[in-house]
Amino acid sequence: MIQAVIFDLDGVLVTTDDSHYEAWKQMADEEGIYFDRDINQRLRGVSRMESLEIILERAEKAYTEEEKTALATRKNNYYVALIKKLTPSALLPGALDTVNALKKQGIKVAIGSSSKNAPTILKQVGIADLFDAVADGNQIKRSKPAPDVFLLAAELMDMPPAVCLVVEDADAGVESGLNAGMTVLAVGAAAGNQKAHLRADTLSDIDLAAYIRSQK
Ligand code: B16
Ligand code: MG
Repeated sequence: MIQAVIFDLDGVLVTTDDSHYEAWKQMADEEGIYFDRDINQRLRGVSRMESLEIILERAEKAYTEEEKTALATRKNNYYVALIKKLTPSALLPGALDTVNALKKQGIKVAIGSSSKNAPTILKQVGIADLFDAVADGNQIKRSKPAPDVFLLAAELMDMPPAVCLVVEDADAGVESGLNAGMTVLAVGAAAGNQKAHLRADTLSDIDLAAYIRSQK
C-alpha cells in the first residue's frame, strides 16, 4: 500500500532541463567542446560533476581536477542566472494538481532531486512549502542510480521504502527508485522505460491519487 510519493524535480515537476542544456552549452562552446541535445539527454538525473565527465568525453584536451571544478562552477553560475528567472509557469502539466490531490487524501509528499539548486527552484516556482520533506544533492554523496536520495526522503518522512512511490523522468532515477525498493512511475523522457512499474507521458496523463486509492 502506497503511503508516500517522492517526486524528482527537474523534468517531473518543473521544466528546468532546458536551462541545464543552455548553461552546459554556453560553457562547452566557450571551451570548444562539442555538445548537443542528445548528449544532454545522458545528463538527466546525473550529478553536476558526473555530467561534466560525460561532456568532457568530447574534449580534445585533458583537464585537471581544479580546472574541472572551475568548469562546473562556471556552468552553475550560468544555470543559477537562468533559474532565478523561473516563475510558477515553469511547473509541468499536472504537477501541482497531482501533489495537491495526494495531500488531500493523506499521502505524504517529498522531493528527491540530484540538484544542489533544488531549494532555489522550489522557491522560484512557489512550491517550497508544499512538501513534507526535501532530499536533494546537497545532502547525499552518491547520486542516482544509487538509491540514497530516495532513501533519505523516505527517512525524513518516517516512511519505510516499501510504501513509497517515486516519480522520475530519468533512466538513472528509475534505477535509483528500484534500487531503493520503491514503486516507480516513469514520466517524460523515461516514459518508455519498461523497468518502471507505471508509465505516463506527463503527470496530467495519469490520476496518481486514484491509482493509489485503487491499490488499498
Ligand atoms: P545541479 P533531478 C538533476 O535534477 C538534473 O536532472 C541533472 O541534469 C543535473 O545535473 C542534476 O540535477 C544536478 O543539478 O547542478 O543543479 O546540482 O532531475 O534529480 O531533480
Ligand atoms: Mg529529473
